[in-house]
Amino acid sequence: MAKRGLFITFEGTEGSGKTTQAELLGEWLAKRDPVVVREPGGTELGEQIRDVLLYKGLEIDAEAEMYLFMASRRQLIAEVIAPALASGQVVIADRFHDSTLAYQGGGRGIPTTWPPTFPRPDITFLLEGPVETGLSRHEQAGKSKDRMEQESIDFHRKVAEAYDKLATAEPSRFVRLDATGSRDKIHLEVRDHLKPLLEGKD
Ligand code: Z5A
Repeated sequence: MAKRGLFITFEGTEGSGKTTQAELLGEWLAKRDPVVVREPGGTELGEQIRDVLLYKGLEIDAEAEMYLFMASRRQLIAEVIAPALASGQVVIADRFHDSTLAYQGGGRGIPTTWPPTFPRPDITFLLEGPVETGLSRHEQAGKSKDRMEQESIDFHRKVAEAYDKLATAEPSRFVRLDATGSRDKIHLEVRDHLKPLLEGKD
């Protein structure tokens, strides 16, 4: 049977620095040819679902929203993540199912579970910090607000609380990182946590 690769995910509220850290990690691991994916998206179907989900002009029922995120994820697992892990590759995901548990579960109050066919990450880096910091970074970067980002500060706080509960419930998988630290400091912490996991993968 093919050796299983390593599945690494980044989670956190908006502007917490997930994309920055996923990219820095991808560069650090470049020799291993890692697969770097983002959610929602990463496949043709997923990118189309992403456009639907982030489009401001649509009223989407909260549970329908959850299934759209999960449909995008299932396609990404089938096309990209599962084959890469089965062939022993490192997969780095900028958001995964914990985002649904935090946003649709915690933020919107929809009952959520982890589907048995979705792989569990080996390690999940949770970037934590005041939600205001992330939102203001986003504004400073001059990005326009999509449908999700237009939500109230209370919504983003509920999401942060849900992430906190998820990390408390599964301390062996989650690594909490201070998102207010510098990009380089956070990246070095990520490396330190991964070194023992990567040793067995040479
Ligand atoms: N969503 C959901 O509801 N359910 C789901 O299942 C999934 C997602 C998967 C779109 O996601 C929305 O979908 C998102 C959650 C929801 N909505 N919200 N709100 P997205 O991934 O496209 O959007 P995002 O997660 O909010 O990404 P983002 O705004 O791009 O944030 P980020 O990836 O965490 O941060 P970043 O792009 O790396 O950094 C943001 C800025 O801060 C940028 O200018 C950086 O240069 C800067 N930055 C990064 N790190 C630092 C540090 N350490 N110090 C200072 N400045 C920094």
